[in-house]
This record gives sequence, C-alpha cells and structure tokens, in this order.
Amino acid sequence: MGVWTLHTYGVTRGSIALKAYYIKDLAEKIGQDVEIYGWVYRKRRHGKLIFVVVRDSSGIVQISIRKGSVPEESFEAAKAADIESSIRVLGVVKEDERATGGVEVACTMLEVVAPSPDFPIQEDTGPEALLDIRHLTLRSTESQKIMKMKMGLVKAAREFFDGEGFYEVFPPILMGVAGEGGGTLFSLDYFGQTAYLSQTAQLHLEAAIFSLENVYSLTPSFRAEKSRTRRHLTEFSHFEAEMAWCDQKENEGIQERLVTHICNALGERYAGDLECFDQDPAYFRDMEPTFERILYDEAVSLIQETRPDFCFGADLGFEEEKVLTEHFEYPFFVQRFPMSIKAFYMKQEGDRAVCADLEAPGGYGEIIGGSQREDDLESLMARIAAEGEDLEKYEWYLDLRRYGSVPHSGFGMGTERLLRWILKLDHIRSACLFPRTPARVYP
Ligand code: NSS
Repeated sequence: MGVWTLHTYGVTRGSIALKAYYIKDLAEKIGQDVEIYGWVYRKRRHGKLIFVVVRDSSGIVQISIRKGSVPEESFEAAKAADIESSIRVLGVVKEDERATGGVEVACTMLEVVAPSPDFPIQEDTGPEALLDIRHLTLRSTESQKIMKMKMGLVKAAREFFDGEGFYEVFPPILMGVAGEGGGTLFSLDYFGQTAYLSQTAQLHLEAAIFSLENVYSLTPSFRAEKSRTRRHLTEFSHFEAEMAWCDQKENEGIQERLVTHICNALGERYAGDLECFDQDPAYFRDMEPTFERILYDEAVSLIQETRPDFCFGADLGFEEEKVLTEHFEYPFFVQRFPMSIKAFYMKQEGDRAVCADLEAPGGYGEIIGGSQREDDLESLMARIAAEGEDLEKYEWYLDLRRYGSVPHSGFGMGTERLLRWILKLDHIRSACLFPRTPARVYP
C-alpha cells in the first residue's frame, strides 16, 4: 500500500483531497480525463485486458485496463486488486451504450490505496451471518439504495411538517417515566436512581405544545419487546407529532397528508430505485390523501373471516393485521379500539379510546399509532392509578392538565415500518443501518 499522496485533479482540503468526481456524474464528462476513488466491486480478465467495476457512494462504472496502455505497475495493481480493495484510477471517459450508466473509463493509471484480502461475503453467506458482519454488508448496492431512500423519507417528512407550520423539537431520550406501559422498558442505573430509555417522546411533546402548539420530533425509541416478528425492532427511528387545539378527526387528516406527501415524494424522486425493488413508482407518485377508515368492530369481522377464533376486545397482533391488511390496496385507518387495550393517556368515550392506527396494506400492518389525549385531570389520574403506576412520577405530566389544559392529539410513525412497506422488505431489519433486535446488539 502506497503513501497517500496529493494529486493533480481533486480539490484539496488540508492534506486530504475532497473527491472531484462521483461515478454518477461521469456521463457528463465524455472524452475528459477523470480521477475516480472507490472500491473494487467486480473484476474479470481477458488476457491483456482487465475489467474492474468500481463502486462509490453514487454508483458503479467499468474501468478497462489494457496492458501496454498503462504503466506496468498499474496493470499489476489491477491484477492483484481484491474485491473491496480501495483504489484510485485515472482515465478517460468513453461512451458505451451497453454499460451501466452508459459510460466506461479507459484507464491510464490505477493504484491500490488499501488491499482487502479475503473479503468475507460470499454468494452463499446466510442472512444471520450477513448480519454478523453488517459493518461490511452495508456496502451492498441494495443497502446503499435503502439508506438513501430512508434519507429521502425523512427529508420528505420534515418538508411536510415544515410546510404545515410545525416546530421541530428535541426531546430527551433518558426518561423518568414510562410513556407506553411498563412491559417494554429498558431500564438503567441513573446515579442510583432508575431511569429508562425512551419508548416515546409523546409526553414531553405534550408539554411542548403549550409553548409551540404544533410540534414534531424524530428520535430513537426503544422497546424491550421479545417479539421476534419481521416488524419489531428494539430500537427504531420514531417520528412523532403533537398538536394543540386538535381533535382525532384532524389528527387523522394530518397523518394521511403526511404519508401521502412522503409516498408522492419518493415516487417522484426515487422512481429508479423503487423499480429495483419491484415497486411501481406511479403507485406512490399518484397516491391521494383519501385513506379509508374502518371501525375496530369492522376490523374484527374482517379478521374473523379467516380467523374465526379471534375475539372482540383483543388487540391486533402481527397475524391479525396480516390477514386484515390483505383486504386493502392503500393505507387505511382502524378507529376506536376498546380502551382496555390502549394506553392510559388516550381520551375515552364510553368503552372506546378516541384513537386510530394507520395500517399499511398487503400484509404489512401498523405504521402509525395516534390518538386524542385525555385532557381532564381527574380522568387521567384515575387511569394512571389503575395502571398501578406511581402518580408522583407523573406530577409534571399532570400539571399540563392543571394549567391551561387544551384538547390535543398526536401520533407516532415508525420510520422503518413505513420504509419496509414502501420497499416490501422481507424483514424490518433491512431498513436499519445497524439493526437492534432481541437477539442482536452486535455489531
Ligand atoms: O406504540 S405506538 O403505537 N404509539 C406510541 O408510541 C405513541 N406514544 C406515539 C405518539 O402518539 N406520539 O408506536 C408508534 C409507531 C407504531 O405505529 C410503529 O410504526 C412504530 O411506532 N413502532 C415500532 N417500530 C419498530 N419496532 C417496534 N418495536 C415498534 N413499536 C412501535
């Protein structure tokens, strides 16, 4: 491996150069000399000609290295370069209709920046083994596309909230109370006191609306759930919104506009990538914010068609949502669950919670949970006590009902759940850079 040297092409910053060329831009540089930095993606040799496909963050391109047209050391370096070696290439861009991106680079110099002997991913490496080396598998073009689309999803969500006049806030992750019930809390020692990793930012967002009225946040949420389903993580990226002076009807309206905006934006901006995942960009691009709404009771009847043993009053688990959502083509709301299976903070009407879950169609299931909140002090205190929780710990939360309480609503959307549905990923963990599940905190 040679010493890192500065060179004639790149823009220099201190002693390390910022890349001047990304592979995606080569099509605009036909006939020009370029310098490419990247990693060896594929390689093949035909006698005096070596083809190295190089990848960077933006794409892949084929480099042709002809013996005699390059210094001998470059030809030897190309011959020796392993898959995933980092390399630097100088060459001339040539039009080539058959090639990915429509161009090929005729090499004039190639050097290996660092070798990569025995890169441990083989074609037959199994899914668990691939997760053990996630720090390496995230170099795959599939992971690259997923990560880029996740960024696009987050960007579109922020655009939406911004456009609707929401303020972004930054709630804590270390918590003194449970937001979603004690069963799924990760606890930790906080200087001799017990603290928890946040399950939801909701309670703190509720406090923030008394100052900023309409707020949202994007935070990691943690659930100590041993559920080994294809849609449960122990850590996920949670978009949450909370709105003052807002009832459940308007809450649902905001959610359907949010999801539609995200889908429209991805359908428009990531059409090629969606096609790589066998998804029709037009489905997302043309989606309209007119989602169907059904009552919990109707959901129970639909589920009972295939699962007659499913009882009214039970929560919808993975299996139930799977059969229910097969009936729909677009996301839809299931409204008014029995209060007995919903969280203490939801507003109650009769035996029902003023709430709805937004379900993704085709077997994917819940992507948003939302509700109108209980704004009455007495009812809320009774609910917390009934959960067996210590009222003292919730004093600050109860203050929100003591000082200028307002009708308010909000929701939480799992970023990875939404992305899993959009790309029809087999498992939610593919939507994470480094997935955290009950069996995995490594790497
Ligand atoms: O538990 S939720 O249904 N609701 C809340 O946490 C509310 N306190 C949010 C709020 O109103 N501010 O979770 C909301 C969403 C849910 O619909 C999923 O999309 C996602 O968060 N979620 C998860 N994603 C991945 N893995 C797990 N374990 C998970 N749990 C919830």
